Order: sequence, then C-alpha cells, then structure tokens
Amino acid sequence: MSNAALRAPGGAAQAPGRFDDSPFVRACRGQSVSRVPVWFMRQAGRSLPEYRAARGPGSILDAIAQPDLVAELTSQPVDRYGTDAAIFFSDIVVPAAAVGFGVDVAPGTGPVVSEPFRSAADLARLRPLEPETDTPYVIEAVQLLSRSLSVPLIGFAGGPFTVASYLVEGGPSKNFTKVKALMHADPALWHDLVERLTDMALASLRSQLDAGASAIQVFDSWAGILTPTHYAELVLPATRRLFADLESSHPGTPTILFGVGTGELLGLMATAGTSAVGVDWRVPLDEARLRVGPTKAVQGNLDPALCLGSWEVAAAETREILVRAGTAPGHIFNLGHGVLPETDPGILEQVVELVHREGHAGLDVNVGLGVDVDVEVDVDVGATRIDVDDGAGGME
Ligand code: 1CP
Repeated sequence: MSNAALRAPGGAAQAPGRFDDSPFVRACRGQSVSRVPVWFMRQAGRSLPEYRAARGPGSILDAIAQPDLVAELTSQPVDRYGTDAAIFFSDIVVPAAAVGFGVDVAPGTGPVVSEPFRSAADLARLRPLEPETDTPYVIEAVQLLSRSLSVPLIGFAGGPFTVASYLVEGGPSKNFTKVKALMHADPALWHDLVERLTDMALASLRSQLDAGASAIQVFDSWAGILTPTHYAELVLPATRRLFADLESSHPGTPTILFGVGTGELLGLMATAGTSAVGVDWRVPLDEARLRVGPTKAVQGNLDPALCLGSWEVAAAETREILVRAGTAPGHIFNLGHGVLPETDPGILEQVVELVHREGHAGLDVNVGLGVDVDVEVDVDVGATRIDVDDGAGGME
C-alpha cells in the first residue's frame, strides 16, 4: 500500500500539514510510523476527574459553546494519557441544535428533541449551517487548539444515519423503529433529510479543517443496526458524497468512518472514500483488515468494557489486538467504542504505554528500507496463544 493508493482516484495532491510526520497522520495514510499511534474515542469525559472538575453542571451544549473550556477539555486526555491525537470536544448534534431544530443533550441520557422530525414540513427546520455565524465557538476553539496542541486534532461530525436517528426518534433508541419506518415508507423524504444533514456535516467539517483540524472522523455510530443492502441503498451514497466533497475542498485530509456493530458493513464502509475505517470489538482486527481491504487503514478495536477490570485483562486484550494488526502499516489503536464513564484512567494510561512499547504495525524498522520483511510474532496472551507469521510488511 503506497501513499498514493490511499488517495481518492484522481485526487489532488494534499496540502502540507503541520502534523504530516506524526504517527497518527502517517498511519491513516498507510505510511510507516515511528510508533503505533493510539487515541480513545470519548477520551475526554466523565472518566477523568479533571474533566468533572472543569466541566461543572448543566447541558454539555453550554460547555461546547465556551472555547477556552473546550480547549481545556480537549487537551486534558492528551496531557494525561500521551495519546497521539486529540478529539475535538463537541457533540454530533451541535449543527442541528445550532440551526434551531430544538435539540438538547440531557445529562445522563444524551440528545433529546422536543419536536421530532416527522414529515416534509420539518425539512424547513433544517436550514443550511453557516459555521461563521451559527457555530463561531467551534471555529474559535479549533483555532485555539491548533495553536496549543502538540498532536493532531481530529475534527468530527455525526454520520447521516446516526444524526437522523436522533432527530426522528426524538432521543436515544434501542431498536430504531421510527427512523427505519421513515426510511422505508418514504425514501424520497429520507433522501432529502439525509442530504440536508450531509450538507450540514460538510459545512461543519470544512470549518473545523479551515480552523486548523488535521483529520476528520465521521461517527455513524448506529449504522450497524441496518442490513448491508439498506446501508448501501439509503446511507452509503450520502456518506460517499460527504467524503468526495471533503476531498475536493481539502485534498489529502486523513479521514475515518466509524460505526458500532458494523461487522457486516465494513466492506461497504471501505468504499465511502476515507483513509481509514473504524472497527468495533466484535470483529477480530485481522478479519477486519481483510473485510476493509489492503488500501485502507484500520482503527480499533479494544472492547471498552475490558478496561473496567484488572490491568492483566486489558493488557492481554491489547496485546492480542497488536498481534492481529500484523506488521503492515495502517493501524491506529483505539477502543472499539467510547471510553466508559467508570473506567479507571490509570488503565488507559497503561494501554497507551503498552501500544507504544509493543505495537509493531508499520514500524519504520519493519518497512523503512522498502523491502519485504518476514516478521514472526509469537505472543502469549494468557490462555490464548496466537502465532502470527506476517510477511505482509514492506508496503512503502
Ligand atoms: O454532559 C455530559 O458530559 C454527557 C456526556 C457527553 C459527552 C462527554 C455527551 C452526551 N456528549 C459528549 C461529548 C462528545 N460526544 C464527544 C467529545 C468527547 C470525546 O470524544 O472525548 C464526542 C466525540 C461525541 C460524539 C457523539 N455524541 C457520538 C458519537 C460517538 C459515540 O459514542 O458513538 C454520539 C452517538 C453522541 C450522542 C450523545 N451525546 C451524549 C451522549 C450520552 C450521547 C449518546 C446517547 C445514546 O446512547 O444514544
């Protein structure tokens, strides 16, 4: 896998970025790295005592509108854990809330919508997002962070299905019945809704990149509830358009598409036009690499629940993932979903150290000379013994 292979066909040359040489950006691009990069989804948040101290009570939407506080909350996990990237402190419902759709984020629950999306008349409540006037605090906070951070900042937006699910269901959902009913009963209205949400996500992502974010992750967290056929017909086209438009305005930007329970969708998600695909813990990482194909990086995939117990358990799982990642470039270590609030930060600190110490995917030493290497990894992870003979190195 060469760098060129990771670009969209015919894609323009990428603009040089301040963090082009960082392990995170290099791994996204399938290049060799000095160490395997690691960050955690939801790394800022309730598991950190410094977060609870700085954040105070009230809706997270109020916190998100304070650039100094956002810069502090975004930096806290980088300072504590030594992660290789920062995730911007915001939420996927910020654009919809900013255009006045009537979304709040209830503490302990998540996004709640006072008047859910029901019919074509509701499209008028989703006017285009104008980041300079609707979300100036996002731009200001990203600008602050791009000056102060020593690692790349990942900007983000919600994916079309996931944001639509909150607007249609009116809040968090288990079975997503209302949004599925809408998709199938009125595909034309669904199309209009998803296109509007895609435009809003695009405007938000472009404003974050213009303000200095180095990479983008799209969280289509709940897309795994769909069949591959329905994902391909009703969600993937808008997702592809989002990444294609982003590639034309910001060529070469490292991009990641993530969802939970997407094992059966990974092959489709890999065609969305991103640099990397995020994988939850249900699919072993070597299998995920096969499903995603050789031209995409993969991100993942430690089960966040396994960080709740002893360090021995978390360490064994981390090592197993490092082995399954193989030696080829293009692995970003992460959890398979967000950090759980009850996680002991000390465990995550040790995960970062372990990945940096023992991770071997794409290490310069494996691939630096551009020759194929045959590395034999033989790791004893507790009861499970895994022998990996990976001759797939030397991708640059
Ligand atoms: O008030 C609070 O502190 C509540 C908890 C919280 C936090 C810390 C919410 C409510 N949002 C956030 C911030 C947030 N949300 C971040 C930045 C923090 C970080 O990652 O370090 C990010 C990236 C998000 C993105 C987000 N929001 C997603 C996608 C990621 C994922 O976990 O899948 C989703 C699905 C949301 C919706 C949302 N916002 C908040 C909650 C509790 C939820 C999930 C609700 C549900 O289960 O449906």
